[in-house]
Amino acid sequence: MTAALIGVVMGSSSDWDTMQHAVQILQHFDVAHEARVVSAHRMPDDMYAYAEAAQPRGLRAIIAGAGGAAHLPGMLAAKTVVPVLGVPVASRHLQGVDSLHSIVQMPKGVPVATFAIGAAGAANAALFAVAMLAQHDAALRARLEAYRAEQTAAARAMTLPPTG
Ligand code: RP5
Repeated sequence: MTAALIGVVMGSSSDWDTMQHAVQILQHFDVAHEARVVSAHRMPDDMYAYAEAAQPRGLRAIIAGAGGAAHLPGMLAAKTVVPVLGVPVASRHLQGVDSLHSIVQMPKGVPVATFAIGAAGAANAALFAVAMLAQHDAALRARLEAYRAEQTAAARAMTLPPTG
C-alpha cells in the first residue's frame, strides 16, 4: 500500500458529507491519501499523536475539516509544521460562519490556510494540496492543468437562456 501524502481529517463523521469532496478530488488525481475522524475535543490525545506523527510518516499536507468551535485545524497546526488546510464545515445554528471565523482567525505565528465554507472549500483544499504536490511532480502538474482546461472549455460553452 502506498504511504499517504495527504491526510484528510475531520471532527466527526457528520462532517463526511462535506469532507468527501476533498477525498473525491484526491481520488481523481490519484494522490495517496487517508481519511479519518480525529476530534480535537473528544479525542485530544489521538489528535496530538496524529499531528506529531504527520511529518515522520511523510504527510505533505493535512486537510482538516471541522464545524462550530472548529479548533481541530488550529490545534493540529500547533503540533506540526506540515501545512494544515482548514475547511469550515457548515454548522446547524450559524451555517458555518462560526467555523470559518474559528479557523481563519489564527493568531500570528501558527498559520492555517483557510478555505470556503462547505463542499467548495473541501474540494478547493484538495486542489490546493494537489497544486503543492505538483510543484515537484510534472505528471501531476499536467493533470492539474488539464483539469483547469476542462473548466475553461465548459465555461466557454455556456449559453444563456432568452430573457423571461
Ligand atoms: C465538530 O462538531 C465537528 O467537526 C462537527 O462539525 C461538529 C458536530 O459534531 P457532531 O455532534 O455531529 O458529532 O467537532
